Formats: sequence, C-alpha cells, structure tokens
Amino acid sequence: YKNPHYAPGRSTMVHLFEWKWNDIAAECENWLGPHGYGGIQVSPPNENLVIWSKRRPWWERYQPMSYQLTTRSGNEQQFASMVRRCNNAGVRIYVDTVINHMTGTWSENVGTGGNSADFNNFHYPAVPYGRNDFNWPECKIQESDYRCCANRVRNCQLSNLKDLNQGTEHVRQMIVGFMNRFIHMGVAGFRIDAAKHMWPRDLRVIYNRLYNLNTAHGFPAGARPYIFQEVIDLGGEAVSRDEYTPLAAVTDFKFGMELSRAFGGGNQLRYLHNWGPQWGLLAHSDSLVFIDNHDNQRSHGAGGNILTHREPRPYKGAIAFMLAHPYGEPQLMSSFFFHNTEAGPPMDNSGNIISPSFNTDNSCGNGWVCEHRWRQIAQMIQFRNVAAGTTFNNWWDNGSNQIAFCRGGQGFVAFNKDSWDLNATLQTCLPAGRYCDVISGFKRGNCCTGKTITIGNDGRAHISLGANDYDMVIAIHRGEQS
Ligand code: LAG
Ligand code: CA
Repeated sequence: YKNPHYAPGRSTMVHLFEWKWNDIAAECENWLGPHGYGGIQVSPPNENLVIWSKRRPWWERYQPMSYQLTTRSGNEQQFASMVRRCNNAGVRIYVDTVINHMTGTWSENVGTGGNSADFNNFHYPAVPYGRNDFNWPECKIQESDYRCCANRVRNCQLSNLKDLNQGTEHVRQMIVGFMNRFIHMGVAGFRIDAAKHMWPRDLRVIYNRLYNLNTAHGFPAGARPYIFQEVIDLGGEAVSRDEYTPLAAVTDFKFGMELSRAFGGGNQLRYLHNWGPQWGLLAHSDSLVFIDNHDNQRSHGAGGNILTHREPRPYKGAIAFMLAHPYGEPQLMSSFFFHNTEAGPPMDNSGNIISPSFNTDNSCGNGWVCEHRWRQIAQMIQFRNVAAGTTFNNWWDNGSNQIAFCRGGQGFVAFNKDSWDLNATLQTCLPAGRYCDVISGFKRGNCCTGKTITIGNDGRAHISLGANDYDMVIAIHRGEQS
C-alpha cells in the first residue's frame, strides 16, 4: 500500500482541490501529462450535503450523504471518463475517501445527488445506513480528548458528524464496495480522510479486502492500491502516526511545518543538511509530504504558519527544496483564491463550479491559483524525474542561509535566503557543459530565457543568486542543457 504506482519516469501528485472531472481530464492531457506529473488527488467524488446556508462552503464535501458519485465536480460517467483519459496521459488518480462519518447536523438535508437522510434516526437510505451502523452512545470529541483518550478520538463525533462504526460487518461491506468501484474504474489509490479517527485494526480489514489495481488500465498484475492516511501527529497525542505506518503511508504534517519555518521563518537553511527522519519525520517509504494542504492553507486542521501561494517567494523556495530533495513522496496543492476561510470554489449563482480559464503565460484565471502551472514549480517536476534514484551529495552552506546540493550526476540546486548576494564557485556533481536554470526561465530552442550556468571540466560552477532576485533558487539538471 506504499507504492503510488506512477507510470515510469514520473513522480509527484497534485491535489486539484474542487476541480471538475471534465476539467481534470483535459488538464491531464494538456499540462500534467506533458510536464511529467505522476498523479492527482481529487476531491471526494461521492454525494455530499448541499449547504446553502453557508453559501456552499468547500467543506460541505466532507459531509457524505451517500456513496453515489454525484457532486459539483461531476457524475459517475464523467469520473470514469476522467480516470481513463488521465491514465492514457500517464497520470494516476487518487480518491479522497471520507469514510469516518456521515453528514448529520444541519437543518438542510438534501445531497448533491438529490438524496436525503433522517439525521435524528441515523437513517441514510441511499447507502443504506441505519442506527446500528454508528458508534453508540453518541459523544462529541472535545479538544482535551486528543491528549488523553484514543477511544474517544475514534468513537466520538468529529465536528458533530455522525460517527460510523467500522467494526461492524455492514459498514465494512459498504466502504469496501465503495472503494472497489473506484479501483475497477482504474484509480491508483486513496487518501483516507480522518484516519486518526478510525481504529487501525478496522482499517486493516478494509484495506485487505480491496481489489488489486486494474490491469486493463496499465497497472502491473498484483499491484495494491496506494493508500495515504491522514493522521495529524505533531507529537504529544493519544493517537500516534506509528499505529498507522504498519498499514500504509501517512501524511507528514511536520514536513511542511519545518520547511515553512526554514524558508518563510527564522530557522536557518544550513540546518537542512540532514533533512529527513533526523528531523522527526517519518521513514522515507511511509511518508506522503507537502508544504500546505487544503486544511492548513486556510487554518483548518493542523493550521498555523504554513507557507502558501499567498507568500510566493518563500513558498516556491520550499517547494523547490521538497522536489529537489530525495526524501518523501511529494504532493503539491493547487488552490482557488479565497478571502474567507469557509468560501467554496469559484461558482455561479446556482452553485455550479466555474472552470478555470487559461492565460497565454499558462497561468489560470476565473479565481483559480493553479500552483501546479507556475513555471518554478512545474519545471521542478522534470528535475525530480531526471534525478530519480540518484544520491544526495555535495552539500554546501555558507554557515547561514545560502545552501546548495547535488543529485548524483543529474541535478544541482542552490538557495539564498540571506539578505546578501550569493557569489561563490561551488563543486557540483554534473558533467561539464552549459545548463539552463529551470527557475528563472526555460529552454527555447538552443537558448535559455533565464540564467545560464556553465560547469567546467572540474565540475565547478560559478553560482550567483542575488538577495533581490525574483526567486531564491536556481536549479539545473541534465535534461535542460543548452
Ligand atoms: C478532515 N480530515 O480529517 C478533512 O481534511 C477536513 O477538511 C474535514 O473538516 C474533516 N476531516 C471532516 O471530514 C472540514 C472542515 C470542518 C467542517 C467539516 C465537515 O474543516 O470545519 O465542519 O469539514 O464539513 C463543519 C463546521 C462544523 C460543524 C460540521 C458539521 O465547521 O462547525 O460541526 O461542519 O456540520
Ligand atoms: Ca470515528
């Protein structure tokens, strides 16, 4: 469950938060496939409660009404067609799976598929679920439970959402059936929402009943789905990430917190020389890593002091470090603009999501940020793919915030967060030649639109990275020589 099964030569997953299935299919063909992306996390595809009383917030999708595949992102047939088109473009799909709970607290009670439920009687006819499928007696998770009481974290309600009992055979069958439909359609894996709130022994039973990935969609025979479990563990809680790593991969929230402190805060970059488990991060093969996610970019979930697209210079620095460094399985966030942390995606007056538009510089319009299209981010995907499987070597730092490292004869990066220019001749691990910096520009014919870096026969190069340069990074690799 720890292998994402990306197509050969690819890496990195992007969360296309609240995108519509038809738009994702086109994005696979037009952008993600050609730029070497490995996969996409999609928003929850199953029917959710429609919450007009809060102007259709993004979080209504975390309130399941049924497992029918009708949402603002599209219907089942559109979902299946997206999976097929993305797999054909070499890009895998991972489903955000909300199986800890069902909706159940609002006066509104109609879902995106037109189904309804009787919350007071725990009756969800479109699944179907009834009273015996939930944890009993009803209790609500209190802030203090996280430090004392693992059983309350697992058996009480998260945000007042009706808490399913994954220990019962009927609930297991409904969840397994729901997830296996996706595998049959050709998805490569799942994000398990709120995994901390479910018992590892129940999750193990569910995972073990999942089909192998569908060979008709290009997966090898016997391949298991990639599963990354959302467990927020910054230390000191009754539930620990170590209870989940024996099952499958786990989201590492320390990763983005520490890189945000380094690139956006006061922690010096030189300390990153031993980045990885020595920083308290998970073992490499257990770890799904990211700078921000849909929750903490708007102070939900773990929240607090995380770099996002709103601070583009340090954010691009942190992402370049994440993608250049071999540690962890990286995920990017692709956002919509918001002023209010509850606001949903760009929509019309009927609540329909408005598709992104695309500008001539490849950026998005209509309210979509599309971090995955930013040159400095998209071109680092190719860096990571070219450097795959190589070692981490030639670390250099100036004793404060200027650092550089190399990737086994394939790529080299340097960063400058100091308030003075970086001007140094550094040892790289690359063969002699002229390389195009993939951060400041791109290669057009035999020319670089950005900086060119020349490596001599001794592998050394003069690196200059001004304190006031537009970006704090330069990155070169074997795939972009001039
Ligand atoms: C998650 N991970 O464990 C998601 O990443 C996170 O986005 C989900 O919360 C949460 N678990 C439940 O799936 C989001 C919002 C909450 C929202 C919840 C349900 O962060 O704010 O709760 O989705 O929509 C909202 C209200 C609550 C209310 C609740 C139930 O904020 O005040 O009690 O709805 O009606
Ligand atoms: Ca639970």
